[in-house]
Amino acid sequence: MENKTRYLVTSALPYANGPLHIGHAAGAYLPADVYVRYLKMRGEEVVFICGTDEHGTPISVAAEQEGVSPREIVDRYHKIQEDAFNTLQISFDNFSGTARKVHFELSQQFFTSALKNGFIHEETVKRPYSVGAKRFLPDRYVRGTCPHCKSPDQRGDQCEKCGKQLEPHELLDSYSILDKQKPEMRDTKHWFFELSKFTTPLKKWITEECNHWPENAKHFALGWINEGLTDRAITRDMSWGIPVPLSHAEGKVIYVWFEAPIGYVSSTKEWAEKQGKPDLWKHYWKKKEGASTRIVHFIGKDNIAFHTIIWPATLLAEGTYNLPWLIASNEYLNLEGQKMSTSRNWVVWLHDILAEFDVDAVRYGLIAINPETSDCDFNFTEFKEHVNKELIGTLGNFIHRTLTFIEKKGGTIPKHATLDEDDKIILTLMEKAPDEIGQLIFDRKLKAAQQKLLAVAAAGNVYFQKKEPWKGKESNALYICANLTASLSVLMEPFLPESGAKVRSMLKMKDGVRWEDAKKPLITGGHKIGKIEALYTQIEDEDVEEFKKKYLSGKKTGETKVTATEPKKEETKAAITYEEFAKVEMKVGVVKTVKDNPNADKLYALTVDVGEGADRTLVAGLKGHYTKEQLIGRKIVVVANLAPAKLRGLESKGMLLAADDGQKVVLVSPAEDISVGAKIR
Ligand code: B3M
Ligand code: ZN
Repeated sequence: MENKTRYLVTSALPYANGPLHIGHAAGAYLPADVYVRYLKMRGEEVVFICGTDEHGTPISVAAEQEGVSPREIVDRYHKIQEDAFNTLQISFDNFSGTARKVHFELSQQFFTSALKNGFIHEETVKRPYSVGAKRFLPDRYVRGTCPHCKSPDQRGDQCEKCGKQLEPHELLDSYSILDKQKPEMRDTKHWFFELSKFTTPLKKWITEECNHWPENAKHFALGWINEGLTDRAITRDMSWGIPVPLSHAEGKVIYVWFEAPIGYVSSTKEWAEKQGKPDLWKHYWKKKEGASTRIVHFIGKDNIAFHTIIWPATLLAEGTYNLPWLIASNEYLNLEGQKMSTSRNWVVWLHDILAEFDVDAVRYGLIAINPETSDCDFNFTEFKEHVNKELIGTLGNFIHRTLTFIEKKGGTIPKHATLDEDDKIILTLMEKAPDEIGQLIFDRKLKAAQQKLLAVAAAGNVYFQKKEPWKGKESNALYICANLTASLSVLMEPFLPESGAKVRSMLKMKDGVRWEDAKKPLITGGHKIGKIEALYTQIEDEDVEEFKKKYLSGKKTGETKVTATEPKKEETKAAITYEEFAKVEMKVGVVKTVKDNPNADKLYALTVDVGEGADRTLVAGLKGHYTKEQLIGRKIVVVANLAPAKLRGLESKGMLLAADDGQKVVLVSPAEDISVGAKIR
């Protein structure tokens, strides 16, 4: 028993500073839920853990913008998020919050242990201080240009363009979000986590034990390690947060990203308490008691750095914990071809879509476009098609026609006669489908897994049509179709829990079915079925139009206050002299080759001839805007004397110019042909 593999599955703890949207659902919650439901049906021992992330500047900035306390923000959104997860039928075993006592105590213990074990030191450093507000400005209180990729107006915790983790003092041209003034650099004491000490163990662990991780997680982690891990401040000058457990650390709290992942453990502790077995959490987390546990973290790609490097290092520094087994990182979901934006109200809130459409339609539509290996797009026309043609037209149709036909014939499943070839083909399909679908779910290929489920229903439709049970010879056909329906109701469960349960209830099947049960006929001749009801509602064009009008008009819905940061205004830059401008050397170049940057899916690595004899490598965020073929041979404008910079592990020697209106990116090229190396003046 002790050696049986257990699973501790987590979904990223959402910041309790706003409602959840479909991008959140598709990234870290639905995929985890499908995975967990499947494992549980297979009889595995699984605990599914989540909770709200209730500290850090995302919370305090939202509170300040609304003029309310952080506690009020956290309580409000904890409830809104929990309700949305319940409606979407995300089957968490525990949904906690990081402002609870159990989490304070555990986080402080982690800090103390890491300090005692020699992985934390104290240092006086210069940090941005607002003279006007008389306070230090951590993380998101400061904005400015990213020191790595030079993207303007980035937040002081992470660059949205290149994904690098930042600290506010590293930003160039920084300003305070409180009064738009440039902060002063003042001395303050902080505690540093000695991440550099984990370079070798992390590299060894990732290269030797994490080959089953998704590409984006592995590449990002190794890319960062190869660039060099440096010690990082894990305390902040703030009042909202977990106090640093040292007598001479007044006014300092633990950095949110140090304590938030510990929330996975404290939520498990809370769960164990609720079970009346307070030590049970150790069987999942502790090296000694939980050696056979696989810890699986489902996250969006913006959280990769913290889960692949900082969190494992934290666990190693504490010393008594298991490392994660899998970082299941997803990509982003766009909305109708554009990035979702809460400030522009270009976003589909979960509570809105769930108020208008069936929960299983929403689950089906989101799994059908699950952003597994690249960014995906949610589009209402496609959503309607997925639901109407596949969910209703194929799966719903097979189940409905089978059940209504049986009902018409008196509601009893007939006994079958000798089975023919067609019958046996369906039985073989039933026999194989659970393993095939199961393996796809286990490998987190959810789109393919759901497609396979559909393919089984489609085969049922073909069989039903061929057998023409309405012509009288129905006994085998109805027996086979009823059993295929029963199997489908089991296989539907991870994806479509509500309608799967409805089908089982219509079929009057017993509770507690297991995944394996779907392999063999579950219903015998003579069994009587229950009352038939509709499973899904067709989506009409008008429903989509109405939804868009009501929720996507660019106006706020009024139902829920959205506390995202205000849309950033394009700031006019200060005037420069001609001498300053003349320092920039720009030349015409021609693109010779284009390759993907393995560490970043938006970036291409280009070799460009700028007339210097040797080609240069430029890294540019053109993917999604140009194909490789469109770029090769193209004349472009290159800033030739820009200091080389590393972008996601690749050195870029210079920069190409492009126009960007927030939606499109278009290359700047000479209007007529001109020789390579020509100067731009
Ligand atoms: N709250 C980031 C986010 O919501 C953060 C995840 C924490 S997981 C430990 O995107
Ligand atoms: Zn950047």
